[in-house]
Amino acid sequence: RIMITGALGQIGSELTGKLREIYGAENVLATDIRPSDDTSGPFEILDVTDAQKMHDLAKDFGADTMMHMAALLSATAEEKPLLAWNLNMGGLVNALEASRELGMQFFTPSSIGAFGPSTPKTDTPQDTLQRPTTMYGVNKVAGELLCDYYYQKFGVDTRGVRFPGLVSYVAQPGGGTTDYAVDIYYKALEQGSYTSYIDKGTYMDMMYMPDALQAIIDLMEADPAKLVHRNAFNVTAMSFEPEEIAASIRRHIPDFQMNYDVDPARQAIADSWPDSIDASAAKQEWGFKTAYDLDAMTADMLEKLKVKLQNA
Ligand code: VAH
Repeated sequence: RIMITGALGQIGSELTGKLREIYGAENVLATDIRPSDDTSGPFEILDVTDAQKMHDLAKDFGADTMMHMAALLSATAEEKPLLAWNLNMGGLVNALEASRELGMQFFTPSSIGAFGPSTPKTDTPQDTLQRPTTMYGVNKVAGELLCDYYYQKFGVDTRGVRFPGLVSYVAQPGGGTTDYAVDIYYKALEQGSYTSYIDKGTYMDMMYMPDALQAIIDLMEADPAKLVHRNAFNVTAMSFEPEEIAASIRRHIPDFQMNYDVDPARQAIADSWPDSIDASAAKQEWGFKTAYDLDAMTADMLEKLKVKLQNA
């Protein structure tokens, strides 16, 4: 039985549905800080900084797996660094403690944001220098180390991946740096143009949400004896810069217009991250693979968003 925090977030909202499909709706307890109108399975309000309530909800539900997805993303964390530290680290340690006390398997995502300007930018290795210059990055590196500690010290079966920017059509992400790659599809359909806050030539790793969800499930079901690493596996599907996603959109909307109004804060965050990371450890240790490249993602995003925007 699985408990998810941040179930209304960009990943959580789709992970909940996918897990309910696979394991049965009644076996997946979704929680988030705000109410949900999703009646497809059990839901509870939870502020992840409330350790007692998190423990009690997991115990009462009989959860054997904790998927901790609640966090503030990079741009928001840079605007409110202390709130980000308290929520991202407080929530994480509470989820790890509940997992230790109740014997739950544990997943939480790290990010390419765990790397910094001194990290090798191309084919960033699985094990390398991590000196991030954002609060989000500090949270992610500390989180990776804390998850390794709970495995080494307490035997908690912690697992995690470093996600690249995730693109999805279900829940709009809140406060990320890579989210221009989501917004662009909405604006391409709504107004035939997009003004990017990330400058042309800025490469970042990206992945389509269906591949991200499959990666979580494949890692959680992997044979632990084969895992050399535990938390923070580099995973990626593609790396592109704004002009390349614009070109991909023009294959469907020929006169799509791309403009730029660079946001210095989010550009600085993007510039501190790798251009492309190496996912060979994930491929070797648990068979990580992806189904969507940029053009396949663009085709699916535009098709699904057309329906969503028509019904809006
Ligand atoms: C963000 N989408 O932009 C998240 C993610 C790699 C990026 O961490 O903050």
